[in-house]
Amino acid sequence: MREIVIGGAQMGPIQRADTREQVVSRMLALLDDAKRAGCNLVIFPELCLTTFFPRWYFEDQAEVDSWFETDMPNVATNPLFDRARDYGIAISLGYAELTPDGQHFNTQILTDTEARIVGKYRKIHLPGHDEYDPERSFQHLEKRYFQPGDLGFPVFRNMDALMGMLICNDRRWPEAYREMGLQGVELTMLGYNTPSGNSQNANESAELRAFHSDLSVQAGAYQNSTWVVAVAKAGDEDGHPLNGGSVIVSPDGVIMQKAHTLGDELLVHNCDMDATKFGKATVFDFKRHRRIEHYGRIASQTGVIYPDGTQG
Ligand code: ING
Repeated sequence: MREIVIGGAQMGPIQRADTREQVVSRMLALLDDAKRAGCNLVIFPELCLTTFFPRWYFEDQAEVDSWFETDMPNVATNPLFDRARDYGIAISLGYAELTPDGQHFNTQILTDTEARIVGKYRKIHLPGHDEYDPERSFQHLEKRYFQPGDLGFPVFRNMDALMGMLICNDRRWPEAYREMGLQGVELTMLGYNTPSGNSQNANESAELRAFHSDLSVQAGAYQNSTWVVAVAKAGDEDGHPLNGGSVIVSPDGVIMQKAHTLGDELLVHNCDMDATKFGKATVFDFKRHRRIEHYGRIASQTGVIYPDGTQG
């Protein structure tokens, strides 16, 4: 048994006016809850230090950059890393990363139980658009503010387990999980900020969007025999509702824990990494069953090409 007691630290809304210090104090409270619950690892959401700023249109790059972190840890987050180290709890958190050479990424990091950063992932699937779109009921400007990630889908050995990270929209793309499944991933951690409504289709319900989130995460877990922890930033941010529904999903694709609120809420589950072994050795024994000679389109073709050769 390789048990890791995992905490999924869902966070409620962060208002545009909230400071990083105010947010970190909420994260410290969740970390305290996790300590009391006996957690070894705590996972925080995507962009967990600020409001979901890609909903706002900015032209001034300095204003855009104010939502980014140039260092991690940093003055605002040092208290979190210090307390995690004191508690012997590993953490994973998402933030907007501004690199020394001026690149902008939607990033998630992972530490060991001594608060040393042992892994970094930069969001590859950026949804939304890059110019102001008056047709939309709200903006989703991730393609404007972030570059696609440049680190691929790495898997890291940490706490005697193989761990990988995704961010939000990545969870909808089976290729992302499979890239890590082909590295033996046993725990996939991801955060998300998912608007409750569709800016292009008022008829799409929050319930359907929540179903799509669970469907994507459960499929990714089952089809790669990996634990998946998906943690929301939820609730109403300056009048813009975000879905909650954070989950901890087993390697069989079963939801073991699910958040019930739209606020700061800690999910806890004792996850045995050895529970991933049976699926990897039978139904999803990739080496025995996959036929890559027939999968050429998946890695060589971006969009649709119809049988008559015309492009979609
Ligand atoms: N948010 C959303 C997500 O993928 C989205 C955007 C929602 C795209 C629903 C498609 C459908 O959950 C982020 N931040 O990626």
